[in-house]
Amino acid sequence: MQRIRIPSVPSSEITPRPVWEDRRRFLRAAAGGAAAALLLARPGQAAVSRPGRLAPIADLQETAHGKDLKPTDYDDFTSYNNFVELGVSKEAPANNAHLLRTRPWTLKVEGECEAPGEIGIEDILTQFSQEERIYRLRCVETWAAVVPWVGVPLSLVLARFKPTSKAKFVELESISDPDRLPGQRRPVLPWPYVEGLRIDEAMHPLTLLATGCYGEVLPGQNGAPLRLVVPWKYGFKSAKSIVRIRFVEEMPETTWVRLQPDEYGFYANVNPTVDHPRWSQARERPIGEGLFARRRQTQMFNGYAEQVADLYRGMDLSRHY
Ligand SMILES: Nc1nc2c(c(=O)[nH]1)N[C@H]1C(S)=C(S)[C@@H](COP(=O)(O)O)O[C@H]1N2
Ligand SMILES: [Mo]
Repeated sequence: MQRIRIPSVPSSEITPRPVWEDRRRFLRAAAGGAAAALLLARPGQAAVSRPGRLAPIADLQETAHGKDLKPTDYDDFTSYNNFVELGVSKEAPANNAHLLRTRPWTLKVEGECEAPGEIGIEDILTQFSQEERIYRLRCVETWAAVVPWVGVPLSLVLARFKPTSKAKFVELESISDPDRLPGQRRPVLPWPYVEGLRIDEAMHPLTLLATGCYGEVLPGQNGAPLRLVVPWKYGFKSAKSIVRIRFVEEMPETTWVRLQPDEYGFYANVNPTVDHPRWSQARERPIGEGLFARRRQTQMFNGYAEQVADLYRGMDLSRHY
């Protein structure tokens, strides 16, 4: 297979090729204004604090997770996003976030479980308050961020629906709303966005169903009102604006695997030793430090090896990437 490295073209290194090509056509049509904006240096990082933009989430308890990590600046995290339903550029999700209707919102849970049903977002926000915590977790693509997430371990929500022994995987489905969401009116991706996890990954305590970040409800561009966070995997595994979770026996066909199986694997574990066909994954660029900031060495499982390496014992991770 031909391997082409494009080490310093930002939109290609962080964006799947079909999206990036679509975006290039779009940029050419738009006379390239957005590309220049992307190249401007970003402001430095600030200490975590509630930005006061959105509704606060009450009664938060901060866990010990990542106390030593410096959170990414809120403005950087909320203005540089991948959320193709809201548009293909990194700026489009923030600009179009107002189009996302997040109430009423129910999460349907079905498939291989004894108690299929649904749960409303208000119930998730209130009924799990004991478990709701702030997790300061790293997330990484070839750019990296540290985000103080507010969320419930996915396992606590899933347990209510009583998965059976046939539930080997979960399939997560994102919003479908082509009337309102501009990206869903173009066949850039097969809609709806689908992601999946093996059941033990889904039940791992670090896998979160996030309802907020920085002490507030999630901004639309970051996946309001409910998104997945899997800190040891690449960003695309973290499905945004989730409406359905299905327990299944067979490995689900996820959006990126369906689109480009040669480039995207089901597992998508952060692994500096496995290159993406079009770029190295050995280093990462901290978001908010500018496109030309010095890259850091990416850590195996994004630094969570101690917590998650056991899930993959005996697997050949260069094959199951
Ligand atoms: N529904 C949906 N979820 C999605 C995406 C998307 O396009 N649609 N993009 C994924 C990708 S590629 C990344 S890198 C992360 C980005 O999350 P962030 O913008 O909060 O950093 O969301 C993931 N979840
Ligand atoms: Mo991504």
